[in-house]
Amino acid sequence: MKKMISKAMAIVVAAMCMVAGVGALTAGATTINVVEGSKYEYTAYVEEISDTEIALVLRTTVNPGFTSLGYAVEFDPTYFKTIGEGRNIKTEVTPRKGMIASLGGDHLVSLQILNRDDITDNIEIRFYFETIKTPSNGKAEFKTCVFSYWSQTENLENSYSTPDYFEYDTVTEAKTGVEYIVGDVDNDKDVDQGDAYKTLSLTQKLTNAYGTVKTPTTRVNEELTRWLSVCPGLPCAEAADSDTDGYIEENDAYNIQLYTSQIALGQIGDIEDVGAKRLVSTTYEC
Ligand SMILES: [Ca+2]
Ligand SMILES: [Ca+2]
Repeated sequence: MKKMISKAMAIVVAAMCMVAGVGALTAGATTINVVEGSKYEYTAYVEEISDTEIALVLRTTVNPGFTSLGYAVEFDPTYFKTIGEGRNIKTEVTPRKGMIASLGGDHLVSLQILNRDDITDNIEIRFYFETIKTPSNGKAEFKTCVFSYWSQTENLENSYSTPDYFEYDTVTEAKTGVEYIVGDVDNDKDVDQGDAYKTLSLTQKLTNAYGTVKTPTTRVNEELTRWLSVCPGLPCAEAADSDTDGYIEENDAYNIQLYTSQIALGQIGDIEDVGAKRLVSTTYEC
């Protein structure tokens, strides 16, 4: 297995986390449950923001309550460069707050949350990276760990986790075209009030599932089958992203509502006029 870190850096991380070994190689989103003496769990996965930008997301899945939580992430500087980090707590979205202090070098970044009382919300931390080049074998490795964990509920002080590898498959699957109309979430070739309601319902379900008010279309597409049960007929996430900002959120539903209202009032008669936005038939490569 390819080692992504130098020996010197490995020593820094081991000292940081007070452990001797590393976790097993994992692929795709993985649940990590290795904080000493704690029930705390998180999952790690990559969101592709653009062709040259990704976010490594560390999302809490089980949170007994913590006053302090510190994540550290190692990355391979051959392939990635840090851009910044951000976190979402419940519906609060604060992406790209800026760089955080490096713990031990140019390819180790960290974030620590401190609070007077236990935080029990499931949180999402995003570490943003610019892709410098794609690994020749199509796989990139990150390593994550909780380097500090304090919990009043669990009566833990400065507990920690074993570093765990996270493997990101950079090879995308063969592309196929999906034709859709922006706003036509049920794919009946018409954009109407029903689509607005369905988009609003989908947005609420996405928020409940992922804990974000704005859910990236890339993420919804990754689990499209799951969301078809909530929004039957959905050809792809982009159909619900009526303001085409790359996220599904309430504004998309209001956008469709506005369009259908304007049609009803005779203010517009063209599917391509929705305020400043356009509802267009598009072929999506997924
Ligand atoms: Ca429709
Ligand atoms: Ca949107």
